[in-house]
Amino acid sequence: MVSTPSSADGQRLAERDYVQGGEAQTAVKILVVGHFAVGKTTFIGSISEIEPLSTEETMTRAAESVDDLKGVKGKTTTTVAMDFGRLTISDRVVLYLFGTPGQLRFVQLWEDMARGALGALILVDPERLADSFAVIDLIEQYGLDYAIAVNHFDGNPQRAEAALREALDLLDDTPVVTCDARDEKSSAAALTTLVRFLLDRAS
Ligand SMILES: Nc1nc2c(ncn2[C@@H]2O[C@H](COP(=O)(O)OP(=O)(O)OP(=O)(O)O)[C@@H](O)[C@H]2O)c(=O)[nH]1
Ligand SMILES: [Mg+2]
Repeated sequence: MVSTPSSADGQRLAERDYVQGGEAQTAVKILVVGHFAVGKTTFIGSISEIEPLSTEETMTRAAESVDDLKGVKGKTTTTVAMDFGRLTISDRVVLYLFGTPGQLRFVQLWEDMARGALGALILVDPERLADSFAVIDLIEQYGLDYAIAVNHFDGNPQRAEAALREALDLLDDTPVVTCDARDEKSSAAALTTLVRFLLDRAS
């Protein structure tokens, strides 16, 4: 299911090199994706070292019949274009985080956003696993390597990783990590897992 490792990945990394303050840095574009209301905007907001760009719009009653708010508490806005944030993870590597809108009616934006990305972090709500199938399919179609970050919402039971892997039909080497999108350290750990995986595949 996961795309075949591309021999061009190392070169793609090198092509992102740029110089800042006399130090060579590598800029890496990462997609943060997931179904509606899984926590993408929260994730980028918790971790970005710059004021994140977000494109939130208030949800109106007109959207009630379209956006599935079942199991989603206290959500009043939704992303209509993208989230954007930046995270420096070492002297050499800066991540540029692009969060997609969650609703599939905006999916044409995803393809453009996927262009030039090295990989994707797919946020998953274990209580709404079926909503992640289409997301995973799309990321695979774009040929992006990915890791799964299980966003644990308060009060929900923890799911065994093996059951989750089976339900999502993941390959054995696809990383799965649990996170709390509101927590900076936890979000950073999820991204680090993805970046390690991408670097392993590129080497
Ligand atoms: N308890 C808990 N709530 C969370 C967590 N992550 C996000 N939320 C809440 O869940 C709701 C949805 O979060 P968003 O970050 O807007 O989700 P999104 O995926 O960006 O949503 P769309 O862009 O509309 O698809 C918000 O009310 C968040 O405060 C989490 O880890 N735990
Ligand atoms: Mg959002």
